[in-house]
Amino acid sequence: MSDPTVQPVPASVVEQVDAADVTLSNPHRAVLALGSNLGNRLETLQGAIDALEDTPGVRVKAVSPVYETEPWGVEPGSQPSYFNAVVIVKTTLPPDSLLERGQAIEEAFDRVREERWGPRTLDVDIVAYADVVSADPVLTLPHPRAHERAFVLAPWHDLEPEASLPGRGPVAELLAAIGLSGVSARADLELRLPD
Ligand code: A4P
Ligand code: MG
Repeated sequence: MSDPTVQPVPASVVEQVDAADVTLSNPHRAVLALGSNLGNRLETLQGAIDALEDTPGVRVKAVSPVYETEPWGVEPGSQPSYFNAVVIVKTTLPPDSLLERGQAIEEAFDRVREERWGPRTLDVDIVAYADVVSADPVLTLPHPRAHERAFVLAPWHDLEPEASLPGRGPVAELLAAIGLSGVSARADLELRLPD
């Protein structure tokens, strides 16, 4: 039986509390998705991983296999294929600082923003940050399109088969629902965990 003295908390308040509750001394876990479809894609992804590790307050804990993936959201054949990977980090940075750091790393790899979903040397997206849920367009958590993207779910599932996407459910189930069409593991290529 439910306790009549406990009032349900409106969803909007839960979001605010969650988002504010992450100024921390304890590290939090974040899942980052990396993508590249211009230039030397493998070198760029490795450079991004190394740059994340070089960030004070960020430690890279796991690096997924590399996937070669068809560009999502654009006319087929209009862009080169992507290399995608997922990394798990532990961080003492709050979510907005982690986003800023990801964007600074994108810029260091000459990312030019010309069109939405345009080709790019590097994209660094925050897929999830602890259990934070936020609808803020500057930083939406979890990433609003992660649950429908095999190029995010497949490498994440390789790293953490039991993982769940906050508010969406188990990664294994999300991946089973969309399938692996358009993504293939490049077993001949490898990204290194920084020393
Ligand atoms: N933003 C909001 N939430 C987040 C988040 N969780 N992580 C904001 C990162 N950024 C977030 O992103 C636009 C704005 O989203 C940022 O200013 C940030 O404040 P952007 O990187 O400047 O531009 P974008 O990436 O072109 O736009 P968008 O809508 O974020 O694109 P996506 O969803 O990242 O998709 N196909 C394949 N196969 N592989 C890919 O990696 N990537 C994309 C980009 C499209 N197609 C792809 C791939
Ligand atoms: Mg992006």
